[in-house]
Amino acid sequence: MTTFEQVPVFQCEFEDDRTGLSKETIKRALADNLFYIQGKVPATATPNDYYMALAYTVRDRMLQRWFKTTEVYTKKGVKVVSYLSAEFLLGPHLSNNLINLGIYDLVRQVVEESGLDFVQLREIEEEPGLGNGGLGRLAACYMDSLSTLEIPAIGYGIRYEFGIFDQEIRDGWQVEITDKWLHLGNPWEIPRLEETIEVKFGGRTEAYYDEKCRYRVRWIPDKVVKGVPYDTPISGYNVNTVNTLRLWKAEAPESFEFQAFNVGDYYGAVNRKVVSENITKVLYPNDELMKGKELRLEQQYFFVSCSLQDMIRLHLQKGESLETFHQSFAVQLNDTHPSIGVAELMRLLVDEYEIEWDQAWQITQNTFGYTNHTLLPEALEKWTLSLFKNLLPRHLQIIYEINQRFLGQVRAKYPNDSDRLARLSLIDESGEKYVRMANLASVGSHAINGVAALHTELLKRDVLGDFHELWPEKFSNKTNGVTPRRWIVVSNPLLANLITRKIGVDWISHLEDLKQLEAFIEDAEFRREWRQTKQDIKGYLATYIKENHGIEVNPESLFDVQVKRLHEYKRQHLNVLHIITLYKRIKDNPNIEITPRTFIFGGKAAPGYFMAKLIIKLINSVGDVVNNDPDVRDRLKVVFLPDYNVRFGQRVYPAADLSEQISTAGKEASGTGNMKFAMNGALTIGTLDGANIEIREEVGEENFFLFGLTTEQVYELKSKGYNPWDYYHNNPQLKQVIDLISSGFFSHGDTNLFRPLVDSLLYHDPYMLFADYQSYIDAQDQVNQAYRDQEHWTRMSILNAARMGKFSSDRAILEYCQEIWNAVPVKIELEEYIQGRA
Ligand code: Z16
Repeated sequence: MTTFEQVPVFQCEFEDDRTGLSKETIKRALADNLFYIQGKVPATATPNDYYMALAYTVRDRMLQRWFKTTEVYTKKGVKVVSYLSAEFLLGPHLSNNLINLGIYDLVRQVVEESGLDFVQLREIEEEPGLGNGGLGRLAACYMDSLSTLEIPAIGYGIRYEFGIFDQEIRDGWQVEITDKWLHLGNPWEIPRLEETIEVKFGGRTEAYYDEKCRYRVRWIPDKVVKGVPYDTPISGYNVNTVNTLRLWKAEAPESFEFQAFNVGDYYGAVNRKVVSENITKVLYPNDELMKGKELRLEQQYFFVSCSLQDMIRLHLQKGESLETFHQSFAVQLNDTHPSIGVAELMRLLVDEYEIEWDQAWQITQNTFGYTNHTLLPEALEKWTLSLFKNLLPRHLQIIYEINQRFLGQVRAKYPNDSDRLARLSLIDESGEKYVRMANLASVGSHAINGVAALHTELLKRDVLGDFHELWPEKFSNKTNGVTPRRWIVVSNPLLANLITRKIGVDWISHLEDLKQLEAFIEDAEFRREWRQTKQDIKGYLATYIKENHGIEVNPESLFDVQVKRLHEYKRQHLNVLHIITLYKRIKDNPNIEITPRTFIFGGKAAPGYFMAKLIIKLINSVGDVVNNDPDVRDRLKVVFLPDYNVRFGQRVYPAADLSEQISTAGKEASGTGNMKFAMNGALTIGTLDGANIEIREEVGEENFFLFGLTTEQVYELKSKGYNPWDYYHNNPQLKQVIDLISSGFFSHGDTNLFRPLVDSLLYHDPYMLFADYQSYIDAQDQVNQAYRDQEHWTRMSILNAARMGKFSSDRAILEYCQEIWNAVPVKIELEEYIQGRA
């Protein structure tokens, strides 16, 4: 292999236009990239051309580090973490990379000195929305922490041509628009055409005896698809490590199609090409609903097979044999979406590399770890045998073989326990037969984890209870975390600067240091600055809402925010019941003293989720009435901000006073928005669910607004027979609120519009809004009281931020490294002649 050292002409031992950090060099680099990459001069350049030139200028300053990082990993033979995820919800790259490289202020200055509008250029970037919500964003935070902690890592996923849809609101309803994020090109990715991989689909299998008379199976597929890797650099904060995110794009293999041309089947060939390339066209927009769509299984197998083949290639390149594969790679399954990897690694080892089954199984189990992200039964992945057999006939055989051996072990340990056998089996045989992906992931992994303490306990007790009884040592908790780089420094520079002025900059990579802020809690000037900062940021959001949505909100009012995917278990409609309760109080007594509030909502509903879409319509309908009623005198405002995404999250978390984390106890695995809010000094109103419990533990119960049933109480009430009707009749306030919706008051007299929602609450209420209603209202009344004492509120706000150290994704990743991956940091040193940070 040719390296830079051997080719003197490539040694740039001077500050050159691609690495230099003097202002003059950066200016020259901008002009150079504008001309030589975009092919434009200022007279013809569009804002996008300038954005592209800027992005390339930043990317150039990452490339030496990126190259070095990759080179060290291959040369040193270090263990690499491989994070397999169907979703990476990255958000905009530009600001994040500038912060991580330590050149944000410098580049901003240069751009502005060049007569360009930095903020305008920054906003041109199309964010890669390659995920639905929490799970995909978690993967992105983890990639940031892996790089920051200097852990060798590679993220593997799918380069969806269309990410999560853009949301518009028309007449109060959600409308989905295709996300054309690639339409003007993507400066952050590099295609590696030479590392293309082939993936087989369909067809049949054939048994044969090899030359040593061993029984073998070959797979004769009926389709082959090429996977082309597109690499994106993932910078770490304040380190030289730049890891890779490798996303696969499906392409049709030419050779395959030429055959078809020759036999004259031109349209058939073109059609097969289109079908192949469909695999990576679009992200499925369901967050916690399993729909048995064949194309979805194709997507999963496609990216997992590409990734495992890629890892094997890298492993063999090091001159190692496959027996040591698990020493080269720790592969983490982000939910069951990539769990077909268990069968695929077995297939590759046994069928293609002729390793004995038992040894292959050892390698496989040592390689994989499995993270579960939900307990919701409707989200658990299972595939019908017929679909599976058609697409992956060899994998189904392998799964049967794994299952037979596994159930043999279980039978030996628990004789005559056919119920247990049926529950543990990789095949669900209770009705139509299915492959259970959570069981496959659990059997094929050495480590299984949940994403918050409560979630892990429930996982061990319920969803994976039998597996926990069998292998308690496999289970552990890894409470989620979020990256303080994006979620404080990039999102909230004003607060970040205030913190840094008090305690220095170390908190950015050691978030526990934030507790040093507590020393300033008695400092009235500090509290004033803290309050003023929050006030300024609320002002920016108010301006943004006015300019973009035409709604006037009072920046002095309490900003009460609920942003997350729309789902009944997250209970956005409970929030609405509170709004209507306040509205009713005003209508009954227009002069009542109330704490002015602005209710801000954001979030997308899965396109096929009728009830979630109806909740969006309800929020907007209630907003129309409340916002325009003169009796309210602007003391309440309700805004649903369309198209909630990473970029808008960055705007809204810093501006929130109150964070709504109000899921039914036992339903939200962790939540991560809850952490982003609290880090930015919002107080939480929340249930004892997911990571809320641990947040409350950290910040102190006196700094958290708790309400609602516990998980145990939810189970208890359900089992003795929950009747929402009783709550409705026994609580006059609740009854009035529900009756007001039913009466058509928010729907121009239409009593049918919200009937499905009201009936669901009155007759089923699966998420127990009515049971929690009064407790929620009482907690909200406490919030109002507390907000009136601004000094006290500010103290609570500071303590919330100061005590969020635990929820850095750095802490989470460190735990994964030590307890699951056995991965250690590897320092990346730069050549002398390459410029360091500014
Ligand atoms: C998702 O975002 C989550 C779970 C899941 O099964 C599928 C998707 Cl797309 C979320 C959980 O709902 C949330 O509680 C958790 O914080 C997040 O995953 C990350 O673990």
